[in-house]
Amino acid sequence: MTTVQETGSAPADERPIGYGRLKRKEDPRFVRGKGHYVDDVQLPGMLHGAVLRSPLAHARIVSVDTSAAESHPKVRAVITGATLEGLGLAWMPTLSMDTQAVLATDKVRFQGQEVAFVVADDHYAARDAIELIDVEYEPLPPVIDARHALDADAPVIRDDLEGRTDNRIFDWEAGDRAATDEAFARAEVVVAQTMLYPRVHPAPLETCGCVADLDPVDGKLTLWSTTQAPHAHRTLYAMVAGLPEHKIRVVSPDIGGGFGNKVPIYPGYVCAIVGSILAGKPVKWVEDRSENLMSTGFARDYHMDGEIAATREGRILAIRVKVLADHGAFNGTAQPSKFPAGFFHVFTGSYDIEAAHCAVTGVYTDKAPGGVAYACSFRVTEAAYLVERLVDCLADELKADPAELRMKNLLRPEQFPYHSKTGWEYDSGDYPATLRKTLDLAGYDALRREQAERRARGELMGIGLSFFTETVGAGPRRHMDILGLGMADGCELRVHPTGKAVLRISVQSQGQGHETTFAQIVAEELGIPPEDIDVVHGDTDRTPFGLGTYGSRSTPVSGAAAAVVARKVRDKARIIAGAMMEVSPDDLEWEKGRWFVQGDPTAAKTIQEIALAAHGVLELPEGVEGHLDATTVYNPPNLTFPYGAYLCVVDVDPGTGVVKVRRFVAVDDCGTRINPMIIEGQVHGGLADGVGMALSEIIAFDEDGNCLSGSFMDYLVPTALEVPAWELGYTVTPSPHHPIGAKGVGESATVGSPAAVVNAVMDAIGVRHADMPLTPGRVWLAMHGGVEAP
Ligand code: MCN
Ligand code: CUM
Repeated sequence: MTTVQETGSAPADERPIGYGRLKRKEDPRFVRGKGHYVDDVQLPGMLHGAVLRSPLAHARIVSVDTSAAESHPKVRAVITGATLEGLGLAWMPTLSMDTQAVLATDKVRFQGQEVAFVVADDHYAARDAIELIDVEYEPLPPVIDARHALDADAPVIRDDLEGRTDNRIFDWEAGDRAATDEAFARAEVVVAQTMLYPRVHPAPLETCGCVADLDPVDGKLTLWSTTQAPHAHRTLYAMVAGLPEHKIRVVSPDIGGGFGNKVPIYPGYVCAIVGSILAGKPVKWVEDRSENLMSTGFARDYHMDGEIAATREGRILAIRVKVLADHGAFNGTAQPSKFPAGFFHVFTGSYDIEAAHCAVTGVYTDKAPGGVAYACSFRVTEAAYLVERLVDCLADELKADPAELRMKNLLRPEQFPYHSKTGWEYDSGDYPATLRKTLDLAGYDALRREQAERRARGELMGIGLSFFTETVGAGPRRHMDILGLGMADGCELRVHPTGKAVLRISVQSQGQGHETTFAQIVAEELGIPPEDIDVVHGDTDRTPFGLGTYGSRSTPVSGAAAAVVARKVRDKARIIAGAMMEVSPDDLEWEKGRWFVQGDPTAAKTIQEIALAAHGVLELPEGVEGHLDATTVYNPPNLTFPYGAYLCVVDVDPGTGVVKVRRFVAVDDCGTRINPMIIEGQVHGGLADGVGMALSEIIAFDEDGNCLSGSFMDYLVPTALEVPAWELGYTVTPSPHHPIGAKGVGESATVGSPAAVVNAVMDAIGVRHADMPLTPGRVWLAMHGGVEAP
């Protein structure tokens, strides 16, 4: 395995791909306020929808009286569960093969659940009219704490499912239980730790919404929608509503952040479509902040009982974990079908261990559905947090230095491709080099000396490390599908006669800069400057099929497709260049942007000249159709395995428990770096996410199931004041199976950072474990031997 250790900060050093730190093509419209979001869509005669939501977490619906709302002068339609039942649309499939109520018919199962939908002339009238709907509820005892969901006397939440007698969704396991138990039995040291990765929310700036427009004449439905996966959504709408797929167009315009929140199909979208059908006019529905926080795809909520086994010298032997996964009232998690716990089974992390086993049980509770959103790469966040907390617990037990303990157990470069004990094939890595770089950048030894001095003065300074391995780029279609749709991505490239190009991709940008980086990939392969390449995405009528953006799969899958399709065009250009110069294509050599005759570099045709000839009158060889274009479908042979080493320095106020993140050093390895500036932006955002989850964010409930985090006054996302100036580094270990060696990076920092922050706080206060979010109250309690209920 070749490892390119890049150390320089000069832009030239970080340019395995041409054009490096190209400024984002999409930014001129964003910074000038000229972005076009779903809420900017205005259509003639457009109506507005609003959702009536349940005030109770669990209750039987006795009656719904809509008469007052219907007589509101500006109301055009009132839709209830009964309306939808008549259309066969009261329930819809979720991405996890469960069913979810679009509008409740029998019971409500979480606070904020959709009960009715009003369509009115304007947004205000719609909101007024939902207040006029009179719903009689018969309250039922709710299941709020997942740890009691399987109690014998727990109320059955999903009595709509046939034969259902409890709240169990699934039991799933990975690894070798017997080998793991055997390794634990002979281990000299075993450390066990229970931990909760609390429920959090992606909370993108733009909430979810759509505009549905059914053209009554040609029967075509156009849906402008905040979706990270327009093609998959279109197929699902076709399947659910029985609409012909070619008569549905899903447009995902500019998206103001997704972070996984915009992967699922929400009841509001379906209601807007039904509203448009019933009213015969376009219907817009955009949720407000509270609706977004209370009812849309949450993340995490994993109760984990972890154990780590080691020798006294600190050699890690095995890890095992039991997980109770709180999935809320409907199992709406998004992950490849065969993996109900996502990719959680990468929890052995970055270490060379003998055996591992996990058992995950998913349960229903009376909370909002969802389950993998928030930059998670399908539960890798939970996995990385588990193993990185366990390693620190082990260090605490052994009185070992956490950096040395990690260095001793990290996979070594010669072990790649590495077959993990839970079934993964890690593609490439040089872990020790990356950890060493982090320690050097941070000045680890000096930090430890400073810490000792401060401790002597009674100050609480903490240093926390984490090393993570991610599994991104789902995925090989033989193993990975969502609702039977294989996870391969299509891509089309057309070079116009004048040498300008259009690249059509199936993935969807929510802020990641695809219009720039995908142009850079094609530019690198064809030598056409990126400004001459238009990247089209987010419109099912204008782009080829693919499963969308999540799990940092765009670069690993569609990025690969872009490189492959560009190479196809290059191959075709070679044949045409041969015809132009009347030489055999075999005698031509490629140099970025042109084909030239071997031995005579002056005899050459540029890609632009070739494009014109391909559309001209030139006699083309047998079997060459003319024009310069190609299509491809890329089915990745494996996932990519980006990784990184993070170090966080905190100061804790001994009197108040307030945590100040003083420094954060992050060294990432995402293989070949397409645009380092964009990568840094992705990492900055992810690190801020991590600090938020570690210190302040939680979707909390009281015992009646009232959501206590329905606004940004209660759900505390970090601001610039809570985060330090990030210190970034990188190493480059290309993926051996990706056409340009790139791995994903969009979620890396969110995956890797929470453990580093928590490890730092525990190091500062000398406590083995306390659960996130480490609010001042919780830290103070932990320091004084107390624990706050989660
Ligand atoms: N990139 C690169 N070189 C690499 C890898 C990536 O230059 N070796 C670039 C890519 O070309 C792309 C960006 O970095 O422009 C992120 O790429 P990738 O890792 O492939 O991730 P995706 O594009 O698939 O983005 C999804 C990922 C996920 S799943 C979440 S959640 C998340 C994230 O990206 N949501 C985001 N980052 C986000 N950033 C913004 N601004 N908004 C969101 O909603
Ligand atoms: Cu899991 S959040 Mo991202 O995969 O869209």
